[in-house]
Amino acid sequence: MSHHDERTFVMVKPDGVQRGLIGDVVSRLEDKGLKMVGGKFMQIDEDLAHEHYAEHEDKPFFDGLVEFITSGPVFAMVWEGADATRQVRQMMGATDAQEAAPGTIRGDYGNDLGHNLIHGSDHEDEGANEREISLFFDEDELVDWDLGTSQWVYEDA
Ligand code: IDP
Repeated sequence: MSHHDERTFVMVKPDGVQRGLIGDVVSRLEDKGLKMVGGKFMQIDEDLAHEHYAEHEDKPFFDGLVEFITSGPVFAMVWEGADATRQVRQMMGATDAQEAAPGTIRGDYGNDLGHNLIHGSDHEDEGANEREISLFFDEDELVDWDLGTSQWVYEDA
């Protein structure tokens, strides 16, 4: 079972919340067979925004990015499953929603680079998933539970 328990951090950004897309994003991840183990509707403050986007501190778009991500509520989540980090990134699509393929979340609902609806941990950045999870969630906020349909999602469940 252990290789089915990779965890990743996912967040519906303020534009996605305003657009009423929380339910749709959750639905898509559920449909994929992933398991939600944490979820929090919250407002990101300045400090958390700086920590979360620390790698972009020197970029010209950093101030705008912090302003955007703190501009309204987000829905932060932790999802679990085989290869979860990379699978979610594939479902999100390219960073620039204008380039994101149809069928992806950004490709289907977005039309802008900054307002791209969703964040997911970078699978190419080793440990980014666990780092981001612990930035947004305490361990006791994550729920250990069995998803009944897992035996139908995974051949070797
Ligand atoms: P990602 O969200 O696909 O991992 P990153 O390169 O980590 O993309 O960038 C973080 C976020 O910063 C993006 O999701 C987007 O909202 C914003 N962003 C990235 N590049 C630009 C830019 O050139 N202009 C404005 N916003 C940007």
